[in-house]
Amino acid sequence: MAPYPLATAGALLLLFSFASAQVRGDSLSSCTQNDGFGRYCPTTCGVADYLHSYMSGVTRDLDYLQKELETIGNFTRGTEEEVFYMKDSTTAAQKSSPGDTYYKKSSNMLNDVFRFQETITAQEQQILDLQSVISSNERRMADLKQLAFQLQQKCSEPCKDTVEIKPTTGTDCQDVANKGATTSGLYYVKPAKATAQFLVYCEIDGFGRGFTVIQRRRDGSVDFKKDWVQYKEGFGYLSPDDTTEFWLGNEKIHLLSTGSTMPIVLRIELTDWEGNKRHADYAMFRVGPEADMYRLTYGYFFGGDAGDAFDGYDFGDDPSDKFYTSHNGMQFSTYDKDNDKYDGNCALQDGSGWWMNRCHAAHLNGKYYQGGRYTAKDAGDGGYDNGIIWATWHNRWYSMKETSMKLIPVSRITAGHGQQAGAKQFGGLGDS
Ligand SMILES: [Ca+2]
Repeated sequence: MAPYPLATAGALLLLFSFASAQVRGDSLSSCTQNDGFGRYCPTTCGVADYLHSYMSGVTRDLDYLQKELETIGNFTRGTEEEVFYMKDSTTAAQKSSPGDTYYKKSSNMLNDVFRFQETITAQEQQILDLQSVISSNERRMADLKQLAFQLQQKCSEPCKDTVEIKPTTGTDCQDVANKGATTSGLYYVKPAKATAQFLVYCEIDGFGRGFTVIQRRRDGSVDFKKDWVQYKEGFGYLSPDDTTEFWLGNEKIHLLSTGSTMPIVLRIELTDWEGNKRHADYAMFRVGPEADMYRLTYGYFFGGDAGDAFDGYDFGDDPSDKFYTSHNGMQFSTYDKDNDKYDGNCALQDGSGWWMNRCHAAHLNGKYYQGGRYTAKDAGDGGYDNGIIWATWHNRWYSMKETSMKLIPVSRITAGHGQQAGAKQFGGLGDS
C-alpha cells in the first residue's frame, strides 16, 4: 500500500506550489507564455504558468495512476482472499480427509455392504421363486383334493352300471331271434360243441335276422395289439348298446362257425372316415380249432360292395402280391405265435392278431388311426401298412373308422329284400 500515500503527497506538493504562486500575488492568467524555460530566468509567474499548463495532464495521469493503484489494491485483496480460501479449504480438506488405513477400512466395509445387498437381492428373488412354486403346488393340491372329493362322492354312490342281459338263449343269435327276441343286446349263447354258454352281442333287425357279432371297432378305445391267449379268449368290452370295441375270441368264433350244420356267412361291414359304408360277405365261413391255429376257411365270396379283399390284392409291387395277400386257408398269427407265410413275423410287424399270409390285403384288427390317412412315418417301427385295411376299397395307408364282423346263417342273409339265398349282387344290404 506504499505507493498510494506517496502519490497523494506528490499531488499535494504540486498544488501547494501553485497556491504559493497565487498567494504571492502573481496572476497566472496574465503571465506571458514562455516556451524556453531555461532561456530566460523564470519568474514566479512564469513557473506557475509552466506548471499550470501541465497541471491538467499531470492531474489526469495522477487520477489514472490512482485508479490503477486502487484496481491493483482490489485485485491483490481478491487474490489474498482466494489464497486464504484455498488455504482454508486445504486445511478443511486435510482435517476432514481420513487417514489411509481408515479410508481403506471404510471402503472395504462399503464393498462388503454392497456385496451383502447383492446377496440379499438374489436371495429375495429365490424366495419369490420358491413362493411361486409353493403356491402352484398348493393349487395342484387343491385340484387333487377336489378330484379326490369328487371320486369319494362317486364311490359312495351305489354302482349304477348295470347291464341288462336278455333272458332268451340259443345256439347263436339267429337261434335267439328265432325264439322271439326282437331287440339287439347281450345274450347268452351255447353253440352245439360248447361246454358252457357265453355272452355275445346280438344284432337283431326288423326282418328277424340275428347276427352274432364277433368283432367291433368304432373309436380306437381298445388296443388290438394282443397275444395268442388274449386273441383266443377274447378282449375288449361287450355292451348292450353296441358302444364298445372287442374281439369275441378265437375259441368262441371256432365254436360258433363250426357248431351248426347250416352254412354260416361272415359279414364284414366297414365305415370310412367320409361316412361311407360298405360290406363284404363270405359264405361257408369257418375257423378251425386251436390245434390248427384257428385256420380261416370260407367257400366263396358271397358278394358286397367293399370288394373281395380276402382274395388278396394286386398292390402293383410284385406279380405275387395278390397270391401272398390272400387270406383263405391262413392260420391265425399273433406277435407271440407266428403262423404266417412270411420269413418275418407279420403280426409282430403290424401289432395285431390276424389270419396273416405275407401279410394281408384285409386286416381288420390293425392299428386304429384317427382320421384314416396315415404314413409310413406314422406307422413307426419299420413303417408297415398296419392300419385297419380293406385293400379292395381303400388300398393303402388308409385305416377304416368302423368295422364289424358278424355271423349269420346263409339262409337268412337276404331276408326281407326279396332276394334268394346265394344271390351274388349285394348292394346296400343289411346296414342296420
Ligand atoms: Ca413268419
